[in-house]
Amino acid sequence: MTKKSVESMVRKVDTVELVKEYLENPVFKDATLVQSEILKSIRHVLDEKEFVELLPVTVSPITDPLNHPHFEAEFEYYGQKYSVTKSMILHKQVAVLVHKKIYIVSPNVRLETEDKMDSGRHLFDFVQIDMEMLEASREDVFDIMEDAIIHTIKTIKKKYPDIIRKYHPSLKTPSKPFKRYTVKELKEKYGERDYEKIASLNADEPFWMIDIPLMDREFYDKQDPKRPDVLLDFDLIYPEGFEEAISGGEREHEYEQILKRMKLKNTPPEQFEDYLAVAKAGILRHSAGCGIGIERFTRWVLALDHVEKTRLFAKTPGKHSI
Ligand code: ASN
Repeated sequence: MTKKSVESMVRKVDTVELVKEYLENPVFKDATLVQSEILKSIRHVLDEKEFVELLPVTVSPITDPLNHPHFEAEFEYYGQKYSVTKSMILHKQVAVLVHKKIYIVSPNVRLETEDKMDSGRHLFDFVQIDMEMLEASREDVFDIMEDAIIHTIKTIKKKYPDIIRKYHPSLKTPSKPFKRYTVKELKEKYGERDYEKIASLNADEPFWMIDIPLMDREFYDKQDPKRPDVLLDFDLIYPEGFEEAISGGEREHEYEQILKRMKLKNTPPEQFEDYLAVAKAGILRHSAGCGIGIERFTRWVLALDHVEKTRLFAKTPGKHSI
């Protein structure tokens, strides 16, 4: 892309107008209040289940390769090449060997392309609560995250009934267990292309989308040994058209298998030398986990059109910001 074409696509922002909007438009105060409760409630559930909260990694020579087009955010420092964290997935696989159950309130920078500007779901700097459990299955992750979501919705409805009445009066407290649908089932019902969106629009409670096809995800989500064309991974999909809430899975931990998966996805192994060295040494173990996007959770709870309304200083793809 040339510099000029990039400039013509950018949406400029007037800083003073933006700050005035924060002060004058009640959505920012309401959404950040609710968001603060979301953070507290999820932490509460994970803490009760004896998870250990770790500090986030914000820069590292190793990060998530991601499975979609984006710009890189890299720099060199004393001879080492660093990237800003796109997700802590590969660090979680090591951290979970120190404590069996961990979570991180993790800021992620993903320099998305400007076509994501009006998706309503994308920021190029967002926060996910990223959790991981040693020797666990995806069912174990479902159980914990369902508790976290149900507890959070109940708490917000109880604490902020006026805000919920104003923004999302039809918000239902989901019941456990959430439904599960395979990608194959959804495609059969809603077609090959927009199955996720249509299924979300048709749902009135969040549901798990499981068995994502092998080539649709990065190398670290575990291939099902019994059905090699699918992964032991999942997304949680919000109802009412709000789409992806969580992504996660069981993980690959064996060196040869990781290398095979990297090759399948054209992920250059040289960029993951240190990670592969740890895998080759046989240190990694089976784990499962996921990440829940905090701005997206807030957006759904308040039925907002865009995640940029859920926080101050939001970074929207293709837009200038403060
Ligand atoms: N947090 C996700 C996971 O645990 C990874 C990601 O954000 N790409 O699978």
